[in-house]
Amino acid sequence: MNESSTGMKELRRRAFLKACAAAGLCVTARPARAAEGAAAATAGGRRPNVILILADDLGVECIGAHGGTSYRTPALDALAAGGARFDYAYAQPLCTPTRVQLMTGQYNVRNYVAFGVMDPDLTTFAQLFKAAGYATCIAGKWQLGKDPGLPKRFGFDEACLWQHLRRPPRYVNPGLEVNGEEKDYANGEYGPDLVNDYARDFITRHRDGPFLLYYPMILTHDPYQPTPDSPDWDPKAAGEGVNRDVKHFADMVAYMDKLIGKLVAHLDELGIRDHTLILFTGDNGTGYGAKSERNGRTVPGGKGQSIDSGIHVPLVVNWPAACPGGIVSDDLVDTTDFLPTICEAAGVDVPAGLTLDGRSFLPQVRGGKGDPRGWVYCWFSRGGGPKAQHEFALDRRFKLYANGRFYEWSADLAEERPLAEADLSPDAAAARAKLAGALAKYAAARPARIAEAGAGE
Ligand SMILES: [Ca+2]
Repeated sequence: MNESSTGMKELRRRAFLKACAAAGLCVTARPARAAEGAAAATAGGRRPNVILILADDLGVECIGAHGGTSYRTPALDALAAGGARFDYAYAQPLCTPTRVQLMTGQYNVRNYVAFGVMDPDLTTFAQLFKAAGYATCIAGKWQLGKDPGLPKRFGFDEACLWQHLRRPPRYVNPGLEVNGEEKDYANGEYGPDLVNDYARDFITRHRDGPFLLYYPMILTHDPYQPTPDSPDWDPKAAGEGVNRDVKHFADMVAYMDKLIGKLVAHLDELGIRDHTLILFTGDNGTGYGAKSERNGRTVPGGKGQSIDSGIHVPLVVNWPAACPGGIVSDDLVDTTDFLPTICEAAGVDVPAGLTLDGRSFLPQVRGGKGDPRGWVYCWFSRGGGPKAQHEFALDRRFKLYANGRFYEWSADLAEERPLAEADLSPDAAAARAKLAGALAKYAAARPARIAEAGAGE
């Protein structure tokens, strides 16, 4: 990122001016209407707690419930069995692009500035929940800008973060920022445990609800290092360069699942599980070097790429009070859909003037048909700028890039056999026309000020 660019300075200047506004920021949610919506959302008229879990670098192939056979994920498998799983969920190819998309409900074409940055003027789901009376917390990875006030600005009352003000080690003997205070650990602590401890403490303190916990987990991103459950765990290890081996990835997936299990058990102990909506997904495909089996196929970690293994992520949803369980959906979902989904579940009002690209998948979670999207769109550029590195639209079978490349991706996962426009079957031709329409919808959607603020690298 080029922080000295004129565009970025302008963003910061306006951010500073707007920071003087009330905590509700640009949100115009009306609590009275929110409460009515909540009454409609749950049978008991109780506003649900919401826990949104985002794993780091974890593709769909890693989860047992999704057909993965390489790792142990019993906690997530149980959540899926008692709730819903969506087999066609998509993220962006990298961290920050997905996080911005997830938090704002808008495609990157509209608002993505640069890697490690989020435009301080954006409206997030946390702001909406806070304005509707929810207690809000983020626990986990940040990577959205180094200004100390940003977590609060983006709507979080509390923040236990890795990679906010600095970039210390994340796993053994880590460094965190807890509500803005730098904390460094040297007694064999494990970063993911500390974040999970904080998250469970937040839940305990807000057991009477309602609360929103956004839990962007540190796991399972490289460096692939031993977990406390690994045979070669070394509590005296220091730094991200030691004991690195992709063989540890399996333990890291298992530990991630174990931490989710601890969270669920805690909700059970507090007696609030029925009224807590849990959503679990990944921010991009599995990291480099890991090889995983799913449905009899080997999937190399594809993070950063636009092919399926770079963007196809798990999606497990569980809400005992409202979801009948055992739901398996083939509907397309992408990360813009989470904001409208959790707002609908909680009866949180979305301001009429707020543009959203997503649509709620809550009806499917509740066992209904819903209004599934016909395509997933992606505008991706790591460094922002005016032009995408990858721009495409896909459905469950076909994928059209803005540069005209067209694939039957479901039969060509590595995208090695582009389809010639002159030879298309009627199905393929119809899909191509549909996907071209999706691309056209966003052809002029990138604002100049956002394009100019990023480095475009
Ligand atoms: Ca990631």
